[in-house]
Amino acid sequence: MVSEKISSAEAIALEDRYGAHNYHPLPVVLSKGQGVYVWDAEGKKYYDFLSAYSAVNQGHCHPDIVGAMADQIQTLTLTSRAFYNDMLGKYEKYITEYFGFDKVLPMNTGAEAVETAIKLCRKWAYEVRGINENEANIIVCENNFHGRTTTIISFSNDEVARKNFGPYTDGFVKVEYDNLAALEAALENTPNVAGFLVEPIQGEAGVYVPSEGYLAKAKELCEKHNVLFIADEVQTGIARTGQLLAVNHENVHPDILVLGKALSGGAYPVSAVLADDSVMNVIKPGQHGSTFGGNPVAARVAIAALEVVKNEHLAENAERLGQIFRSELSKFAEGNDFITLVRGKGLLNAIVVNDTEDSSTAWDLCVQLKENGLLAKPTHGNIIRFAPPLVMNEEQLMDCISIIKRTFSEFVK
Ligand code: IF1
Repeated sequence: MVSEKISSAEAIALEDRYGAHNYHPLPVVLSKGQGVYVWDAEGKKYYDFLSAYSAVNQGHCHPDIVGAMADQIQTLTLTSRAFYNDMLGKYEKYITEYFGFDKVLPMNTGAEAVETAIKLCRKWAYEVRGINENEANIIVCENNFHGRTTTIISFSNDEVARKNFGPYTDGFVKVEYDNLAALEAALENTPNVAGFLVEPIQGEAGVYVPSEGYLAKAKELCEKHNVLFIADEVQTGIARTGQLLAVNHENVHPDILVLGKALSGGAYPVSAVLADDSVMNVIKPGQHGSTFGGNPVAARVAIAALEVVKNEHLAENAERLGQIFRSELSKFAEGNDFITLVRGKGLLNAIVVNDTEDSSTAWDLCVQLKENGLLAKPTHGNIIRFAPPLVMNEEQLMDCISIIKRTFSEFVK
């Protein structure tokens, strides 16, 4: 059964019958990936311009990552943390020196890492800051996306993500994104603030890049109020925005750094929470963990994935190609009725489609892009996110830009 080839139609029918309907995928069934390309079940080739939401920054099936995984998976896959293993310590040293923190707490998914950061922040607030137990507040931003656990959707303002999943977790205060006055007011008027959790660029909200200086000033305000600055770089990290971390654009060193997705190059669920000893040492044995967190395969894969980022200069490439992408499409937008604007940083970009949020125009454009050999998907309503693997070269990018231009030029609503 598993090895036999099936058609796209059969694959879709199987998912519809046997799988929960928690997604509405673009009508394409992928069966192979290599670098910037993916192939569907009938063998049609596409450019991948979503990169599994920035988890495949190193390109599909990168040989170095696959090789490391293939070796480790035949050697030792999982020990649990009941025992030590000979990969975890090496990985912990590598990743903490790579990002400049004292310690790392290894987890698996981005949401788990965000939950870990919330628990760490609260524990620090009670045991180091001296806030009364169960009274800590964490400031978050309107239109945030940090994952889909019950606590995380408790502080979401996306009704689709939170309705009928209550009762919700307390202890979160929302402020407008990219609004320093609102953040300062919340820091001054909210009791017992322990942390500020923020995406350096709001990805799901539609690739909102904050004003120059927002992150640096926000960090200063947090320092002034002895509040932990928690950077969720699950989507913006690992070279996606043209720097190793999006906070590097403003030389901000977060108190807690949350990583995921491309930390493994998309080969395996690997996430991580990094912090210095003054914060991380509040966690004692038995107070937090996970069966797969820090497993030998995750450790090996993450080291290989991070080495690729450095060896192939992916941040520099993302910066250079991102400039070309935004410049080419902004010029094109001036003469096209369907594009309101182009925005982003590095190779995390979006086109705002000139139609209402509830229109199907962005979706219809993505279906047409698929027909023309490029895969992308709308985020909210009328915004299409464009995020190719960071290993793309200029020739491939120019080919993609011409596909996007042709699609928007030929599109008829
Ligand atoms: C889905 C969105 C993106 C994230 C940030 C934590 C997480 C994510 C900034 C949680 C995950 C993923 C989830 C995935 C689609 C994708 C997504 F559309 F959902 F919002 F990228 F924008 N912090 N984002 O972006 O990480 O637990 O998923 O490993 O839920 O469909 P995770």
